[in-house]
This record gives sequence, C-alpha cells and structure tokens, in this order.
Amino acid sequence: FQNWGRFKKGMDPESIQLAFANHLEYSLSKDQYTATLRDMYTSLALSIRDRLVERWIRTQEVYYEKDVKRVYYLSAEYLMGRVMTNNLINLGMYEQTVEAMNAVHVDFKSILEQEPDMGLGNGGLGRLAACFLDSMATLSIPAYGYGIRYEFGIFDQDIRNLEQVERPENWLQYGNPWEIARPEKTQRVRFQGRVEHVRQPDGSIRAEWVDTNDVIGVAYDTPINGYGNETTNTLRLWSARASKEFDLEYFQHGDYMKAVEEKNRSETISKVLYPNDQVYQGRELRLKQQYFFVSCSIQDIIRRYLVNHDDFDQFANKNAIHMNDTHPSLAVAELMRLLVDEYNLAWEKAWEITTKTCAYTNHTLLAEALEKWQVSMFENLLPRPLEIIYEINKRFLRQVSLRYPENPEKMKQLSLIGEGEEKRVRMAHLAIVGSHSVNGVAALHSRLLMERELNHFYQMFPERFNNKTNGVTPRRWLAAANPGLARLISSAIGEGWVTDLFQLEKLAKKAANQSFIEQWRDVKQENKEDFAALVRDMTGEIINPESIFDFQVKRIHEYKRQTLNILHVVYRWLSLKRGETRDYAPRTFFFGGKAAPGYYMAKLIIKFICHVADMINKDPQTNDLLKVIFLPNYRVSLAERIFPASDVSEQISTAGYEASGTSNMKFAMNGALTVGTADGANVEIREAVGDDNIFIFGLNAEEAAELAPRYNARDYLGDQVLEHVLNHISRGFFNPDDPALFHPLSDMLLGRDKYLNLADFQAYVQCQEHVDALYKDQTEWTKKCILNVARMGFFSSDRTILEYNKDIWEAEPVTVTRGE
Ligand code: DL6
Repeated sequence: FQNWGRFKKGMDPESIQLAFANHLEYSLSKDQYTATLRDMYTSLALSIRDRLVERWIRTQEVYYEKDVKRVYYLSAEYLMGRVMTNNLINLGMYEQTVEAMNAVHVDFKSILEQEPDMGLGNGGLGRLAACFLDSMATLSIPAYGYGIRYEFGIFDQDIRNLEQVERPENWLQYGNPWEIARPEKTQRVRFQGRVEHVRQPDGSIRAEWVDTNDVIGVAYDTPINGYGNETTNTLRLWSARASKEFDLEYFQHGDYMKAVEEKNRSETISKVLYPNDQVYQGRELRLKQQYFFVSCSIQDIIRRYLVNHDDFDQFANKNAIHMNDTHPSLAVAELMRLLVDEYNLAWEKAWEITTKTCAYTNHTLLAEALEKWQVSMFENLLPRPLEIIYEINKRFLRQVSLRYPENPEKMKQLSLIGEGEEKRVRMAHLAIVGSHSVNGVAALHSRLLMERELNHFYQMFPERFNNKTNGVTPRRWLAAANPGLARLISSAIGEGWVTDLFQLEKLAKKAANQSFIEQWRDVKQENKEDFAALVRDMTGEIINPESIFDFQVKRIHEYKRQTLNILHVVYRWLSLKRGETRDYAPRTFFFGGKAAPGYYMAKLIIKFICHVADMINKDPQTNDLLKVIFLPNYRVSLAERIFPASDVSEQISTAGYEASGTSNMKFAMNGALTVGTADGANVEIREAVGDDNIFIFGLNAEEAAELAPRYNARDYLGDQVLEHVLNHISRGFFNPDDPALFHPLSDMLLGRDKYLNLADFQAYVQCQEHVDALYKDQTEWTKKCILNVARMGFFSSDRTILEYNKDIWEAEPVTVTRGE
C-alpha cells in the first residue's frame, strides 16, 4: 500500500520512475523492447495525471463543502497547445521528471515532442481562454471552462508549391491521456420539433418543446492545475452522441446504413472546429454546435447548483457565467428557458437571475465577425429558444421606447432582431441585453466599442461597460517556453515573478549592469541558435543566427497587414540590390500563420510571401543581409520556440482594427522590441515600456478612421521605390510563369484598400531603419529589451483575471489543502 502511494503521489525522481514503469507495463502492456516513444509519452502523461487527480478530487470536494461561488467560462475555443510541460511546472515537478527520465535513459525532449497540440481554437480568442484557465487555477478561483471536444481541431498547414495546403489534424488518433471521459455525465439537448403552449390547472400557460430530435452531450474532463498551489479546476468539453443508436424502424426493414445515418448526423456536431477567424458564416452546423455546448453547460451548471440548493434564490450569488465572445451568447436564452420552462420560475425572476449571472466579452471591431443568425434557421432548429429571444426583445424594446419616446429609430438600432432582406438574430445584442457586464479587451478597443460600434447600448446601459485588458500566462510563455531567460531572471530577482509578474520591475535596475546585459544576450543568442536549427529541420533553410530575428506570426488577415510587412521586405531587397545598403543590419523576416481555407485574399498573401521568399533567399547578392522564411503550421508549440528567439515583434494592424493582440505581450515578455501601430494593446505596451523602448509608427485609430473614406492609395506613390515595388508585383516579377497571379493583391493595394497599407508605408520604412540603427549598438538594444521585460507585469493574465473577478464575477478564492 505504501508503494501504491508512491506510484500515485510521489514527486521525487524515483517515484516518478516507478509510476512511469508501472503505466508502461500495466496501462499499456509494453516492455523495454516494445515500448515506442509515444508509449513513453503516454505513460509519463498518465503518471502526471495521477498526481493531478488527487488534488482534483479534493478541490471539487472543497467547492461543494464550502458551497463556493463558481465561475463558468463558456468558450467555443480553447487553444491549449501541449500540456505536459505546463502541468509539470505548475506541479513543481519539472526538474524531478527530467532527472527520472535521464535515469532510465529516456530522452525527455523527444517525449515532449510526442504530444500533439490540443488545437481547439483559431487564434487569440482561444489562446486567451487557455491562459485564463491557468490564471484562474493559480489564483485559486473556483472555475470551470466549458466548450466543445472537437474531434478535429484547427487544421495542419503544409506549404506545398509555395502555397497553403490544409490537412486535418487528428489529435485524438492515439487517445488523449489527459482527459477523463464521463459517460455517466450526459446532458440531453433538444433540436427542431415544435412548441405547444399548454394551459395549466392554475390558469397559467406553459411552453412545451415537443417532438424534438435530441442529441446527447457526453462530458470529457481535463484537470487544470494552478501553479504552486493545490487547486485543480476542470475544463469540461462536450462530445456529441446520438440519442438513438439505431433507428429501429429502418433496421427492422434491413436498411442498416439508413439506420445509422441519424446517429452519424448527430455526432457530426462535435466533429470539427470551424477554421474561420473573425468571419461570420451562417452555417447550420455552427449554430447547432453553439446551442449544443451552451445547453449542455447550462444544464450542468444548474445540476451542480441544485446539489446544495433547493431553490434559485442563491443562483446569481453562487454562479457567474462568462460568455467568451458571442459564440456562447445563447446562454442567455437557454438559462431563461430552463428557469421558466423546466423550473417554473416567473419570467421577471428568471430574468433578474440571468442578467445578474451572465457577463459578456467582445473580442472584435470587425463588422464581418459579428454573428447574426437567420431567424429562419432558428425557427427550424431552435423554435423554443427563438420564442424566448422574441420575448426578451419585446420587453427590452418596451424599455427602449420608454427611454427614447421621441426616437423610434432607437428601437431599430437596438433590437435583437435585425430587419434586413432577411430577419436575423443579432447575437451581440442578445449578449449585451442579457448581461450585467460588457467588456472589451484593451483600453482602446473598449473605448471604440463605447464610442462607435456599441455606442447605442453604451448610452442605454453605461454602467455595464468596462475594459479588461488582455494578459498572457507567464508560466507557459516565460517560465516554460524560455527556461534560459527564466533562470537568469530568477537568479537576479528571485522566483516571485512567476505568480506576481509586477516583480519583474526589479530587473530595471539591472538594465545598466554590463555583466547582466551580456548574460542576457547570451541567453537570447542561444535561443536563436536553437531556433535556427529548428528552421533548418523544418524548411531546409540555413539562416544566420547573428541576424535580427524579426517575426510576424498570427492568423493571416488583411487587417493585420502581413502585406505591409512583405512590401517593406521587397522594398529593402530592391534597395540592397541597387547597392543602397542604408546601413541595414542583417535581418531574417519570419512569417507564420494560417489562412482560413475559404479566405481567398489571405491565401494569396501567403502565396505571395512564399514566392518573394523563394526569390530573395536564392539571391547570392543579398543573402548575407536578408532572408525571408514562411514558417509552416504556426501553432502553440511552435510559438513557444519563436518568442524566446525573437528580436523584433511585428504588430502592424491598421489602427482601430486589432481588438488587443496577445502575441505582442508574449514577444515583449521574452525580450523582443515591438514595431507596431497605435492599435489594440500596443497602446498600453507603449505606456508601460515608454516611448524610447518601442517603435510605434503610422496613423492612430482616429486618423485612420478619418482618412478611410477619402483614401486614395495613389496619393502615396510619390516614393519611386514604392512604385517600383508595386510594379514588380503587378508585372509578375515574382512569378514569371503566371504573371497575373498577384494582380488581385496589387489591385487591392492600389484600389479601395480598407486597411490603408500605403498610407502607413513611409512611416513603417523609417521605423524599420531606426531598428537597424539601434541593433548596431548591442548594449543599447539589450538595455531596451531588459526594460521591456521589466515592465511587462501588467500583461500577466493573472492581473486580467483579478480584474474580472473583482469587477464582474466576485468569486471568493478558495485555498485547497490536501488531507493526508
Ligand atoms: O481577445 C483575444 C483576441 C484579441 O487579442 C485579438 O485582437 C482579437 O482579434 C481576437 N478576436 C477574435 C474574434 N473572434 N472571432 N470570431 O478572435 O481576440
């Protein structure tokens, strides 16, 4: 029994070895001759999970015992990446595990490489949710993430023939050792059917949603452990299962395939993540996904609440439901439906509970990302939730007309139903009306929401609006990703920064210390050399680790302006070829990011970057000074290699379009200097690090908005070199075999370019020249890098979560201690 305890709990190297060997033999039935690296990864993951389970069970017990207020984070996306290193660091057993693996002659790094990325998200929004889970657990907040267990997450991107090719990524192919299936924890979700309004004996009318086609949600739980504490929260993802295994009718008539058709249809719901980023597509399956996970989650929340309560009086005091963008905004209607239809609460009481419980975060200023579902789709798929939405709207519009009796336009502007060619449910309106808090994700973004996009609502409910500037977890993005720098920082200021990032400020006084500067540079250089080796393995390209490593890695989107970056690269190349070196420092420009498979222009941008790279990298005349690399398959695990190796972070969206950005924070936290516009959280990064330690250029949000309607790209062609660059594109210089290939790109840049690329071009070029000049003075450069890191305290997701909790959720942190 003593040994059993050691297998399951011991954190010392020997216990880890025992556990590892035990799982290899008894869970996987493998021995030293048959075990593959993947088996070893699985055995180690199971050994770590065992150590989480005890904490996990205890945490959940404490939550029940203390009847705590719980925070429920509803998100259609979680971009978790790999979890092994993070779990080990949070458990405080990383070093011991390395030692244990060394002792049995297993290469720990190769084991880590076996883990597939858990890529259940598109980009920033999904990764933010993952950082938040880490912070909530670390801050001992009783929290749950709810989402969808997509069988296929974000696709894998190959670059073939200089263009993006998508490949499905089957992350569950070899099983997932971190999750625990809960086939007993299911929820039934209704679709279609019709609503009957039945008079009750007491005279009231009750809605009954009948003749529905039901789908079952099965829970899969992943433990989320905090750093340096015992708290282990839950990420619960729902997988869809048919409510009927076979349609017996067909089966009995011998049509076996037809009999399973319905089963397949239901189970498609959780099959795949929509790979769109910032685009709204009114697809029925997507609406089904949203309602599916929202309904499962809200039913589960109520079930858990009723374990300790027999009425709903305390519901809003015991639960906070947070909607990550509008994807889960049906939570408002579903909570109302359950309270009114299933638990017989009066509408007013149910509404008070709902609005007190729900809160909503907006993550975008792009009109094309705002979800507006066709009413016709709702009528067919979700007839009862639609009735509820109509009722919410009716009562809300009454309020609006009382508030603005002279202004009937207001009703149209604010209504939950948009009356265009086709009636649509405006999901953001539903989320705002049903919430007590609405926030943006950076100061500028929140201000623009209040002044522009959501101004009508801001006037109606000013008290609901607030800002919560994003943050990122320093555990993953510094402690785990950049062990060299983390060690150096800890040796200088201690380890407190891992949970209190403001302590990094103590580094500021080290910025003048020559020996510290040199150590800092050594760490960066080592990271760059490692990265150069990775690039060689991935792409075959040999790059110079002494060159400036300049990165733009994020989803490919016109507003993010990878175009501006590549235009500058071409400009630089042509200048070099003309012999005008302008003191350029050697630089390697890296691009990385996926394009939504249906987004034509984004795919063309990738193609263009790859064609330019192909030509420039083959040019012996400029090779020492300039290289361009498109990094295939940008994802969390690759990002972890990128940030530590970065010198320059490109954050160059048109001002007023990037809600916040979070890679800007990860780069700066790893000592890169930002070249950026005054957009999103760049504005706050500038405030934090100081004007001298960042390269901000170009139009600000007001100037960009003012220019946009009268923008004429040709006004900016005064610069002959720029004209030359554009001619190269339009004349097919980069693809002589098909000279018209990039016409759409040059036409866009010279035509009605919403994102004003050429307007910012000159300022961008100048800014890049300042970068070259500064890089020549390595001491000055490194000082600025150190100061950037020193001032990143504000950008920890711990700070963000503390603000959410203080202003919106008001959940009491709970210390979990383990009983022996
Ligand atoms: O808030 C997280 C992240 C921001 O950092 C990005 O600036 C923003 O573009 C992104 N928003 C979305 C919106 N999604 N949809 N659909 O991904 O959120």
